[in-house]
Amino acid sequence: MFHYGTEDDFGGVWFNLLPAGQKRLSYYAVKEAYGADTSHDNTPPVISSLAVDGDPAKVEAGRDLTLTVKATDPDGDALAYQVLGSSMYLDKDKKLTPLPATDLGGGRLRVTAPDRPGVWKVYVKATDGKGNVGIETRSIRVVPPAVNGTNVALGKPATASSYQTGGGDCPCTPANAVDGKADTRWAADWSDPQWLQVDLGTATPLTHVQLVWEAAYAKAYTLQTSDDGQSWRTLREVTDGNGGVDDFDVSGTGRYVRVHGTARGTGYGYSLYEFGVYH
Ligand SMILES: [Ca+2]
Ligand SMILES: [Ca+2]
Repeated sequence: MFHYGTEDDFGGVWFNLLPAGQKRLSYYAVKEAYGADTSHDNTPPVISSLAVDGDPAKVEAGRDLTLTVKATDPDGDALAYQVLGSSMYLDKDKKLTPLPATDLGGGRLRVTAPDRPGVWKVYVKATDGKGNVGIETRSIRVVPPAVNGTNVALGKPATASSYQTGGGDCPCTPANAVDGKADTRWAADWSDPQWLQVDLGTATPLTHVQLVWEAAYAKAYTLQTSDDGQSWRTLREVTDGNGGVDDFDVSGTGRYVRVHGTARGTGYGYSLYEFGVYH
């Protein structure tokens, strides 16, 4: 009964008696229901509250996030915490990914927020070292980190080597990458290289670039500036891109700014929700 398996499956985790081999309270409830004596069992930690510091609807991608957990163990066992994230709401992926977490003591956990914007489900597991676990969860909305300065690319003319004209949420035009909207995107053909450029109208000193990738991200790309849209200077070279949000402080001046993708991170093309250029 209620035993959907021992995997960390989304949703089903609530009904698992043995998530990842650890015993939850439901395990003992079932054991008791079947007439077994549970009075001498060591039982699981109970999480009575889980709170997100700050606004859970504005968690900055890849930055520190602090959680406050109130948990007790009926046996007085010392508790250890693990934090996991699910991107189920973003991409229907049921896998739980561990999020780096530091136990600050007093039930406070410093966690590195997921790097990818959207709604995530965060799981906190409290284990007692006796094979038992208590689990609580909260949903958060991850957003691109705020950037100082002005986004000078916003609403400026954008062109690209290619874009997807139809299918799904497309047309995915170059302009979609500079419209300031988190849910519209530019998407290129599924080949290398591809580029997207913005005409700032006049030579502009630049201090920061923020790229918000869709699932189809660039593994390798170069950020470039130009005075004429013909000859390009390198602002930043990236060879280990992992998608999500890429933030760079830069130093350079140009009228044109370009992201030039040379290696895709997936079998799909290149797709940007937003290409923010700041000064
Ligand atoms: Ca215990
Ligand atoms: Ca957009």
